[in-house]
Amino acid sequence: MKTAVTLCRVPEAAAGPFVFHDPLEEGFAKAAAAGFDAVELFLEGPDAVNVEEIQALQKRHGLAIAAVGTGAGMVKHGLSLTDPSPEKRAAALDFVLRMIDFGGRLGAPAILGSMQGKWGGAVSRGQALGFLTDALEAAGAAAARHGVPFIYEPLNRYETNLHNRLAAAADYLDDCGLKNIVLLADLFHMNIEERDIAAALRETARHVGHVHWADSNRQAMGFGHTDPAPVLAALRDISYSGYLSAEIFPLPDSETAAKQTLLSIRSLITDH
Ligand code: LER
Ligand code: MN
Repeated sequence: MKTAVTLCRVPEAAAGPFVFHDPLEEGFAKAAAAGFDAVELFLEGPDAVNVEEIQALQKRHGLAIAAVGTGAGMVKHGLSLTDPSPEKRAAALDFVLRMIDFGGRLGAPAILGSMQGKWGGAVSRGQALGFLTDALEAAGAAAARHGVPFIYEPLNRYETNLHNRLAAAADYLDDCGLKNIVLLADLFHMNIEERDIAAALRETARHVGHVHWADSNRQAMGFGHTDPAPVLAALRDISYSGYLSAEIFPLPDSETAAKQTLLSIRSLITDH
């Protein structure tokens, strides 16, 4: 398993669950100094920063890009893949596909979280799931052209009503025959929705492709009440080899949250 830390450059998400909010050069330097293998990037869009600039930072600081988030499409541009307006849905898909290309050029998968939207009002649950399925088909194919998967993230009930639990999302992917889509196990959302986080990971092993390593209160693991030992044991048992990425609040400050994240992993994995 590899470690990653979030770096956000979206002003609208300045209060969001991201460890670093510094300018890229500083953020990369801090992530490297803390000892992470990679950064997970939250940028304003696919044209916000040149791929070459990111590659130079990676080289200078010896960091991989774990993934790129698409949340700015929602928080900055108000775009959702399940919007009642066909024009807005098309714009949302265009944003996601361009983020996939941006990440793909860095060897990184893109994540669909908040841009999945919700059903309700003019859009029935069936219609919303249909819109989501069409978008995931296109996203999976676009990501495959870069040799990376596309990451779909079940969210807690306060953020979406499409998929809240890993098993339901895994069944949905299977039932729709969706290809090249993996699931993001965000332990913060799972703490709210799952009966047993470790059991859910074992049950959906075939689909788990990314992990947001967060405690119950969305602080660094160890600062809330999740017991990480059975969670990590489950990830080892399912031969998970992806990232444990800290998508957490910078509390009490970024450096302490980063340090505690690595401590929580290293205390459980002796080879790290
Ligand atoms: C994104 O990874 C996430 O977990 C969401 O809570 C963002 O809305
Ligand atoms: Mn997440």
